[in-house]
Amino acid sequence: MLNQRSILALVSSISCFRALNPSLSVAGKTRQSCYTSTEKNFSFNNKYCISTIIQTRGMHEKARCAIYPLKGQADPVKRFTVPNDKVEWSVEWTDYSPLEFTAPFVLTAVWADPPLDKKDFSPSWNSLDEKVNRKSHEGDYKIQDGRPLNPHGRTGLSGRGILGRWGPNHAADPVVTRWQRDGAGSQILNTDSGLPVLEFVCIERGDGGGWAIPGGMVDPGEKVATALKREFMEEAMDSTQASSEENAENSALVDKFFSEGTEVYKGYVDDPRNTDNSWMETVVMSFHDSTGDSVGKLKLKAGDDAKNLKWMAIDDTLTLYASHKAFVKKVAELLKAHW
Ligand code: RP5
Repeated sequence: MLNQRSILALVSSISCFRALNPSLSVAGKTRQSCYTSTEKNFSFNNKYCISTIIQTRGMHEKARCAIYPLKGQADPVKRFTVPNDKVEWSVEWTDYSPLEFTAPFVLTAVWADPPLDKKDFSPSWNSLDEKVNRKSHEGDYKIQDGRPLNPHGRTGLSGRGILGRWGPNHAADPVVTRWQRDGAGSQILNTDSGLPVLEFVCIERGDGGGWAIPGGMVDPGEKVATALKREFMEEAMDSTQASSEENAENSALVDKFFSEGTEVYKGYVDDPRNTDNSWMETVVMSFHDSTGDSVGKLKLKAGDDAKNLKWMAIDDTLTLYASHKAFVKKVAELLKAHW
């Protein structure tokens, strides 16, 4: 019979494993990761089952998409194909030669790092570098040839792509939910699971990335709680276009509603913009209105980077940006809702 230690040794030897359970400790380090489309219920305390599910679970997939997501580029930026068994840096791969690509607009953007060879630019990796948070939620990342290495392995592209920071690019994602109700105000139960159905505030990204949680980047020196509120107000309440009176009223409502939240995830995001040297990380918070009274007062309207908004019913059929489906699933589990 395999015990937990031997299963971990075996799984790490096939090189493709990323732990999904936040409480699972690998080599003395707690690591969190993102679910993939192959996810299934699996417990390390119950049956051990080595299968392709384990081999592919948690491994970044969208971060290896064939064509890099960049609009208005005549020639598509193509990633070097990275098969599952070559994702881990620990697997030697002498033929690996990814394209080096950083979008020209990133090189001059005020919100971005300069090139690594720029005089006077000497970032402090794995630490708070003045106001820029270069720490990963997942522990220390490696530096190779002066560059941070993606902690989830090869992506088929080096440089920063369209991300601003070398290493982790920090975001915050608010999952705002209410129960789906019928005309009489009663909760709707799913006929298969018998569990109540949740709805969450979902936006359609303006960059063509599809439907998503209305999250965004944490600015240098900004608190995650502030970024959660700011991004929600910008993308789901159109605060950049609203009057100052409207914003003051909305801000008070959001403050009240966001005063009680639960963290459901903190770590790497399987984002299609990730590269070998630049990647997204996030903190996901659940904000739930159990009565339907408080979110009803929020005046929702897509704004800023969002081009559309709706209350989206939550279940396993969702298709969302990056790892957002896994994040929403965590909220459904937390609230014992239908999935
Ligand atoms: C994702 O990108 C995060 O989960 C977050 O939702 C988002 C932040 O990037 P922008 O929406 O600001 O582009 O990885």
